[in-house]
Amino acid sequence: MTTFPVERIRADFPILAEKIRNKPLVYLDNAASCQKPNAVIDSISEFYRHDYANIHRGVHTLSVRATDKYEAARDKVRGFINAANTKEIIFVRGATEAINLVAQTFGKANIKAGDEIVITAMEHHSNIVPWQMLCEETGAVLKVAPMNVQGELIYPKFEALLNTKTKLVAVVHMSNALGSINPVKQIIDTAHTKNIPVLLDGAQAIPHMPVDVQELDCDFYVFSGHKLYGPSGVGVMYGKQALLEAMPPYQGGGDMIRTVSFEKSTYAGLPHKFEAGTPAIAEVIGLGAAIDYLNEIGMAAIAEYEAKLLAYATDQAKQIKGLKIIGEAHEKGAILSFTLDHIHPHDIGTMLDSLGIAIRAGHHCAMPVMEFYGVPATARASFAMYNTKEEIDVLMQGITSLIEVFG
Ligand code: C6P
Repeated sequence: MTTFPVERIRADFPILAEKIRNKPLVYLDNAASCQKPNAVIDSISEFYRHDYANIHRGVHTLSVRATDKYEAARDKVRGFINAANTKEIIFVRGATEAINLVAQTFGKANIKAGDEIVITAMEHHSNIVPWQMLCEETGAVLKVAPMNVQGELIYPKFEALLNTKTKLVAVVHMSNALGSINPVKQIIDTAHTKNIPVLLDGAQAIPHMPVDVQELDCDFYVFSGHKLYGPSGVGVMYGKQALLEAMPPYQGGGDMIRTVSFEKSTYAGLPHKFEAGTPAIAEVIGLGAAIDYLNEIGMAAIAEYEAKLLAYATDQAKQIKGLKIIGEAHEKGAILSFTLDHIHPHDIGTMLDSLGIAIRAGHHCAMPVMEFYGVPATARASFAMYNTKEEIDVLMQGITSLIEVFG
């Protein structure tokens, strides 16, 4: 872990110097949302101070500057996930909106009564409910590929679900409740042999590993800016150009049209066809700054560092009697979900907060996962590139002390 410049990175995140309840903040709720580096905070503040105006509309200098910055951020996102073309990068509010967009456009255009959509047992509600809504509207059927007790997709059972009725596979790249990383390349290759398009929910994967959408050959890839050290209120829906061209628009309004008359309107080309109304301009620019920042560090280096953090945390957690890790997939990202005998996860969360440690307790918007493990909730420590081994020690000491008091 010595070569990764974690102390330099920590110094870039002002909030990490905060004291919570008179203790140094130990922020381990990164899967819910990451903290922001100065580069992101400053880019937004600079934009509002010097360049702010609406985009794609004005001929005046500020509007041109704002448009240039907004579109430059689109190209940064394109490069970050190695999309072939900026037309394939659609800015939305977040992963949730991105999946709803695909369900309401691609879904309504291509999925009809009797067709099937395949998801997995470890999906976040965002990759369940939009498909259920679509199924209710169209009469299509949602199929769920099961997982084993480690939290791994049972691949033969997934494969067995694919047939001529399957019109879409929608799979989480990395589970938020378990940390499991799905074999997405294999999933995509298998689905493509049957001409089935694949959507990847990359909300959790994107901050932890390099993602190359051309290499994966996924048809859609979605994520949120706020989990990628960027602002909230902005996210990305990547789609292959040919699919996006064929899809109807999502929302109607300004910026997504070519011509409007009371008789008929025609639509703008990609990517604007899917970006109706004034978007989250400053947030998109902030996301671009987050990507610049991450590119300097390197996603491969981040993945390597976080793998060591997770291995250390897992090792330490296993030494605590009464602690049960939920989710032990062989391929796993930096998430440690756990329960403690006789202590409710919400109490774990509250008591750790009194020590300055932020974790998440609850069902993590993955109620079917909780049901599978027979628990109402878990406590979840989720790590980011700015976390340290010392912070994991503080977490483990905190857990041990609360077991001594309440266990
Ligand atoms: N998971 C968590 O604490 P939004 O809310 O649109 O930014 O992201 C939704 C989403 C979609 N897919 C996965 C795998 C996710 O983890 C999330 C968000 C947060 O785990 C909030 S529930």
